[in-house]
Amino acid sequence: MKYLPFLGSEVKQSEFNNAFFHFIPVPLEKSVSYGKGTKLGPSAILKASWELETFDGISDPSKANFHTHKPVNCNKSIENISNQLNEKISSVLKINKLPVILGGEHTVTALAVKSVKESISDFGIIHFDAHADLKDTYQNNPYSHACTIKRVFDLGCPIVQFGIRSLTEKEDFFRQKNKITFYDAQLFFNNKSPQIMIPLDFPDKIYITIDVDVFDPSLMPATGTPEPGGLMWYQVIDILQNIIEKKKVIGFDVVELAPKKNDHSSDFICAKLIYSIIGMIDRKVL
Ligand SMILES: [Mn+2]
Repeated sequence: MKYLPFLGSEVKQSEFNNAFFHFIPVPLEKSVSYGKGTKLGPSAILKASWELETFDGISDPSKANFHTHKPVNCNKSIENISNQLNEKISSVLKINKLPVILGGEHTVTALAVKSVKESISDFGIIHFDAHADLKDTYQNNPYSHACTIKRVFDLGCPIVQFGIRSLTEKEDFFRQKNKITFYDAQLFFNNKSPQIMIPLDFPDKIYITIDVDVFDPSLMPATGTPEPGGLMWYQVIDILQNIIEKKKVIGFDVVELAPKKNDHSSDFICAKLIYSIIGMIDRKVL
């Protein structure tokens, strides 16, 4: 599998210490329960990034310095993968730079957040997904992709969810009982751009996790567990813009792309999504 540097067609990669955006490929595919292929996600995103325009319509975020890491070796135990990822994330946070995690199945978020928590104590999670992922275990595996947000909750992170449209009654009860804020997909059908209110006591620092199945399958068919009735491109972009304007992003991930042959569109959407978030952060930092 080839791992090209992010936007390497246009941008010379920076040395580790000089780069602000650190791309960390995590080709994890262990607990996928339906469609397969997430291990091919990171390399497909990196390849698609070569097709991006550097001007994003507002500015040229490619001038921020980029560094693409070697992929985490995912042919290991979850503990070993967690340690490898922890080493990368902690080294990036130590120099006050920003990790961009490329999944891989959604389990990478639980591992990444656990690692971020060791460096930064107080931050909230902004979670985009079709699924609530609040099961305590799934198929006897607490590190299943279906449990990843429950693992994050267990670490003590406040959570706001967007685009959910598949969950058990138990998960729904859990999030209501535990004051998890949610803006489910149906809301965006009734009102194309509902007013988003992040709780007043939500931390200033945020980690964003985007399971790409938050998008409607008409836009994003290349994912393992697609669900009808998802969000469209500008709905996701508007929410992100709105939140990133007010909060400080300390890291983010894009997960669950399972590339399909003859569908470059899904790969490119993930690359463009990442680059759009980079633009929003970059314009704020400068
Ligand atoms: Mn999902």
